[in-house]
Amino acid sequence: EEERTAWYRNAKFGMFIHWGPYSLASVEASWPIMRPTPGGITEAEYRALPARFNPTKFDPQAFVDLARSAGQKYMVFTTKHHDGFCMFDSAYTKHKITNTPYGKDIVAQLVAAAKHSDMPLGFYYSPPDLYHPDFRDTSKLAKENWEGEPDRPEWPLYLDYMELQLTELLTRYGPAALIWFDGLNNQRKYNGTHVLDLIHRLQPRTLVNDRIGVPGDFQTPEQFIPNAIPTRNVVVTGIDPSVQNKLVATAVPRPEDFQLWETCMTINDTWAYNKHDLNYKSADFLIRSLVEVASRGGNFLLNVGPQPDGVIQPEFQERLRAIGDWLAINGDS
Ligand code: FUL
Repeated sequence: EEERTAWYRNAKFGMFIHWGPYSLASVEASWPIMRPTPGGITEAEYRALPARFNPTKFDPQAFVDLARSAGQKYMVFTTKHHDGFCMFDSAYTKHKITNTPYGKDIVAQLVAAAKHSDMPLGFYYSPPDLYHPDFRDTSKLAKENWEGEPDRPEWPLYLDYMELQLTELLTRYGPAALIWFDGLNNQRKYNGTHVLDLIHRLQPRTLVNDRIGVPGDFQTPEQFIPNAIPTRNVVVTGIDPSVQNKLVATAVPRPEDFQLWETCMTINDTWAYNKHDLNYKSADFLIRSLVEVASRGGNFLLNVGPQPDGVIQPEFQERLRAIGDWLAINGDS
């Protein structure tokens, strides 16, 4: 067990990538149709984006090389976000990258580049799927029922779909370093144990995060750095809802109670590419964050949202290289 997680415990720093046709519209991934905001794009406009997605400048090796030069030791890629669009050539949907003008399997290309460079690659996979008629009645707007409709008779078919796709990802795309589920607040609708069993049957070494309703291998604080090392099985009190997840332990944890954990964070304020979001964190701030996370035993998964042409914007590249330069002098490898 220790051996299985060794690479992850040593990694400290990784690259998160949120990419899909949504990058064309400078809007957040999936959320514009789940929680539409005034002045945002309509669901029809959002759904028309794949027909224009053609990232001809995408160079998978450039992504991997950038991660390397930043000192990042693993990468996590959005194979399917909540909208349901697949960046891999799934046999079970038409909402996928091979049905865009670009036409090529992006996950397969990243897998090949990562393999070439010995870079562990993990797959983000969203259980919620707004395209799928078994997940929700798709004759309604997504904002009406984006949490899914597990009480409809179709629901078990949706769970089958998920398993078929996870099987594709775990049998056709090389070794998966990890699966990063992102199930919003509805994890109870999925049988997490069943999904974990499937993953472990297909790839026993693949790690799994904590967002499928069972603890998994590591916790995933989002956009914040916990004050203390996350633990499990420890009696806690005084949970202040305003500092969700920042639990104050009242019992002294045993060594086995400490959990692996990973803070994921955006460089500006959005996961997807957004040309209007200029609120970049400084390289200095990001280095301090990495040090803070590492000092508490966690990993720092720093996000980039590639442009619609397939290039990672210069503001992100500069910051990643600055972190890499700092690590080259002060890091331990
Ligand atoms: C959240 C998602 O809703 C965001 O879009 C993003 O993927 C983040 C990492 O997790 O729950």
